[in-house]
Amino acid sequence: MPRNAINLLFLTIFLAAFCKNQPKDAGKVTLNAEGKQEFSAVYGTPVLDGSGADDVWAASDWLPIDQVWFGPRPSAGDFEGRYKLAWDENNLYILAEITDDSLQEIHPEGSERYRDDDCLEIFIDEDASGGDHHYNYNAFAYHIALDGTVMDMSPDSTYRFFNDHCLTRMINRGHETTWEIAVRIYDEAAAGDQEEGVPKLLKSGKKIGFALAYNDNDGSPERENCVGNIAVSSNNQNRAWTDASVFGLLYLR
Ligand SMILES: [Ca+2]
Ligand SMILES: [Ca+2]
Ligand SMILES: [Ca+2]
Ligand SMILES: [Ca+2]
Repeated sequence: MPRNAINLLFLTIFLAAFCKNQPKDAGKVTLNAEGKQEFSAVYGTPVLDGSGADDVWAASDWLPIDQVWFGPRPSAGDFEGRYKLAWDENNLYILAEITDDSLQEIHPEGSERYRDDDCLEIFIDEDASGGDHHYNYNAFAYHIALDGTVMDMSPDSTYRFFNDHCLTRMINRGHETTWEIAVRIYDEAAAGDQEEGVPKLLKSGKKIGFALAYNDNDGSPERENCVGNIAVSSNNQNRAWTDASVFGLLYLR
């Protein structure tokens, strides 16, 4: 075999091995000076049909959901997730592609056990203030169930539906589900006024506290894992549901 052909063969083998070891979706997650993870969303409006076949999604990079917040690290067949972000004046858009080997939704709507069913959890802090959001609207932990219902805690420590804050359409193909979600961004005052509160009009350059996670249960009495999109450096990595300071920072481009 000519020497050039041998060199080409070795180069091909090396590149194949190198590319195989790269994460499937090496997302552009960067850290700012305070060590906070930063994301950006591209401008555009997808058709909310559960399919990622929109121009705006083609222009957006996949980001990983691979940080274990609760439970043991799941195998690839048990759970895998990735997502994209976009925005327009009315909504933040999330396209999430979730692999889950067993979909579970057994607890009744409105039950405090909502997080023990499979659900996508979207964390929003409109003014990126950080801080406690357990029993207030300083920030939200929207739990979106497989039927699209949305729940979080309210200031009187009961559970409240926020179905008008997040509209979800999804497509399920066996173990793979694509979630396409429009999230309205409410500030603290607007969220507290259930009759008159209106969501924010979004503008380029706005910063929002943001995180995303999937709670996976495959038939256990309680959820088995929670895997998020940001690294939480703490002994208790499962903190985002009460502490907005651990959220990442999302820029609307
Ligand atoms: Ca779509
Ligand atoms: Ca699973
Ligand atoms: Ca806030
Ligand atoms: Ca599951």
